[in-house]
Amino acid sequence: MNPDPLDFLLTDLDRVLAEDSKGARVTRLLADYAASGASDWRRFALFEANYYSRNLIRRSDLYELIVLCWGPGQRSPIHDHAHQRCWMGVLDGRVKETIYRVQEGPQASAVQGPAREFATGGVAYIVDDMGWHRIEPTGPGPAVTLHLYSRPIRECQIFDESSGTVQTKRMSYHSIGGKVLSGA
Ligand code: 2CO
Ligand code: FE2
Repeated sequence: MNPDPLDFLLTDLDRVLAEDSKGARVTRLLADYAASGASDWRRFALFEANYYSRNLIRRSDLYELIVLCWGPGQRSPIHDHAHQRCWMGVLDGRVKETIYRVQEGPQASAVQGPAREFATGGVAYIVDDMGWHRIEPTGPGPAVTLHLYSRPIRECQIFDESSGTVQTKRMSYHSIGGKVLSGA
């Protein structure tokens, strides 16, 4: 049996990230995969009822590759990326990324910056120096996105709008390798 497109992507990512190359090569790999019409990501695209879901494809010391599923209205909090590089390729639907400047400390604040929409095949990139962000689906239906973090992120900071405070959030997975975790 021929390898699936996702297997090729993983092989390329293993190589490119081990070379610690410039991010442009990673962006191109994700863009090529997202725009290819490949469908082998679908077995990882497992939605949750009340919150966007995080579904792990692969985690190594260097990176983690995750499929995120966004039902209508399931937007992320405003958050950072724990000093790691974050790529997001759109596999299905449309999402909006809004950048925020967050001031931490006892008087925390979040000032809204520019927003961009990404359609299927589009790739976004962010590191903490560029700001924090919020992702939300904007199409009539759900969206599915492919995220690469290098290195993996165990927790991030979120800006809680109701309390106006910054909090640490432990990152969890809804599924690993296409299998929903018990209790998830
Ligand atoms: N960083 C968020 C997460 O991993 C998703 S928003 O795009 O980076 O849950
Ligand atoms: Fe993010």
